[in-house]
Amino acid sequence: MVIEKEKKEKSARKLANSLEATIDVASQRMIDRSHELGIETAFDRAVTMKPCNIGTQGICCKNCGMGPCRLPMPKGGIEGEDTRKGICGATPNTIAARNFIRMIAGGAAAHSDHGRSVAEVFLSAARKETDAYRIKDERKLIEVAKCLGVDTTVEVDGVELDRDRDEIAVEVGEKAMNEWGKAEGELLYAKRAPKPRYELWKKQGVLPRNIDREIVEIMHRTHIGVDQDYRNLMKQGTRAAIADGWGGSMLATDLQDILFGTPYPIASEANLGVMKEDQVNIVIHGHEPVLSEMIVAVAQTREMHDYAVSKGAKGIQLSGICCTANEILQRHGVPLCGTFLQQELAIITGACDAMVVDIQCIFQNLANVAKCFHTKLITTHPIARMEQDNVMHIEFDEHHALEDSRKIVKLAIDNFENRSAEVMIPKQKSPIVAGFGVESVQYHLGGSFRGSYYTLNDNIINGRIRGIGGVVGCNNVRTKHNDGHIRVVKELIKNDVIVLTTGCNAIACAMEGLLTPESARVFCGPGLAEVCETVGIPPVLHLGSCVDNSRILLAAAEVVKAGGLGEDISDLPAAGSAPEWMSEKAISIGHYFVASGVYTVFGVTLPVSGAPVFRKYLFEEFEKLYGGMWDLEIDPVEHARKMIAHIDQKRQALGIDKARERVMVDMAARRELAAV
Ligand code: XCC
Ligand code: SF4
Repeated sequence: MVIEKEKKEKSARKLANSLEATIDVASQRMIDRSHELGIETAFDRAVTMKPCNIGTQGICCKNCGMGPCRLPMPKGGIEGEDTRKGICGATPNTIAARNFIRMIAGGAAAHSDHGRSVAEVFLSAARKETDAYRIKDERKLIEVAKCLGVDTTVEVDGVELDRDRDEIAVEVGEKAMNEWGKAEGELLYAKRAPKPRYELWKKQGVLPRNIDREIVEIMHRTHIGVDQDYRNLMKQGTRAAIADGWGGSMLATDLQDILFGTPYPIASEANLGVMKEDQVNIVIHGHEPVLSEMIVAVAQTREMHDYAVSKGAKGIQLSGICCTANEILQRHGVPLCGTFLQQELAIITGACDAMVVDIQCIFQNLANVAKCFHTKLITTHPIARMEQDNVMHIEFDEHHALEDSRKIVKLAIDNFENRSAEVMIPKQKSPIVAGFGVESVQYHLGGSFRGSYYTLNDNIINGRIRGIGGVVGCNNVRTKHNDGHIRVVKELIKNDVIVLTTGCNAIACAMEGLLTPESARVFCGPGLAEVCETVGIPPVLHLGSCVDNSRILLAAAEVVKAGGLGEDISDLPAAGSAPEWMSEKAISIGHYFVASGVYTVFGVTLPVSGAPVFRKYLFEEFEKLYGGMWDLEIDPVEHARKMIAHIDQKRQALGIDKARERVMVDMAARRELAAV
């Protein structure tokens, strides 16, 4: 009976249609294979499990035991006074705003706690407590020291000398650690924003005091019976988001660069096709380069190579998923295996000998999928474990980092001979150039001798580049995998908007071939194509992982500094976007973009529709307060067009719209002119 019932359930279970689930052929193949093998993935669960209609609207409150209180919008909308209330009287605005800033708290906590652990490793490296890590980028150390108010020179007998590098490093580590919990003062990095922005934050009362405090205060304010004014709640949400973008995330990026090297443009490949049938495949997934850096170092040793050969493999193939992938790509050229939604699919190739995970964006279902194959699933972080008993936990500690990594790599090699199921690696992969940053954009588009963003600004002013789009964020299984990402980005570059990308959008663009200089000729408008071809860059610049969105903020600050495009980030012809967002981190990122003065459009959904007044506050009134505001647009082309319209509006305000009209003569128009 039980078996009968199970059988019935199985045959009744709806499965994802691979062609509707993703635009990526490699992923379609793997989804089909999962069905042949009877393995369930997130794509299938999305078909059977509908999202909660009330949660989607943002108006379900479970902040106390008298609830959950649910205040859905009445079918016919609301005419007249909105009388909906929770048991305590909380209005839809209060509930939606509380939920929204709790998402900011979750996202900011994830970025910033990651940043803190980087700072801890940094400090132990500076104090020479570990020999696995050392300072790699001294130039950046000095730059960061200055931002943190650490002396970089000393006076000896009236002569100013360079201060000892080790001493500087220790003080930088200590000062950085302090940013999470200092008792007084304000976030030191806030001053890295353009001066008018800093002054605006001060005036609005949203300068962060320290990183942790702003997150804790969100939890306090959203407890039952505390802050019950959506405007005041959002004020705290804003303060925490700034503490993330200009604090925890920016410190994570900076300290990672100092420890592991500032990225520079580097060639590699992307998509499941980077895995190799005759090699040991180790897939690293998560967000922390602290571990993956060591795995890269160990896997590249002669010793490990020989060991793999002794076990019948031709070598070791490392690849990455999610932002760990972006971290080791931008510094070592390790290929990208796939985006967030391809994590289960990498195992379904049957060729994944070990998947090593750290923190964030890791599906618990990986354990169930791994069980169907020989794959060893290894958790490594004390705060991120899984309950399933086929999961191994090898806790990684910076004090014996190399030993831990050796253990993990050996385990993968030993597992190579256990492959049983037929291996099926899709062929698809694309060449890419990644590893851009504030420094390399300056180098390529400014000229190193000028040391500024002069050429970039010049090209924006003369209209060859219409504006800048920051397109970032996750995949969301509620929409076609990578479709939104690619259509938004293609529409932008077609209209001469240069794209800065991070996270899973970067991986999606990589898979689609948009991260190559050659793609400029195919996909860009004439102005952007000309610039890309002249300086040899892709029209879509890969700036790194989720925390590296801070690089976009700093690039924007550099553009302001270079002059000619206004006084503040909100003056720039620029817009932000997350076409397929899903994580709380994306909400925090979106909000620090908005708070920094950027018009930011999200795709798929936004949990605010059940509270129209609050929604209007975010979408419209925020612009008056911060010069940046939220928007939601599900249609990718319309999404991009809204960004372009905003960019054009900013061009007009700057008085540079005329310049652009001159270069807007396209090929068809030129031919027409010639014909006359
Ligand atoms: Fe995660 Fe950073 Fe989102 Fe991708 S993009 S799904 S957060 S890996 Ni940052
Ligand atoms: Fe309901 Fe108020 Fe409790 Fe929320 S805090 S669950 S709205 S009673």
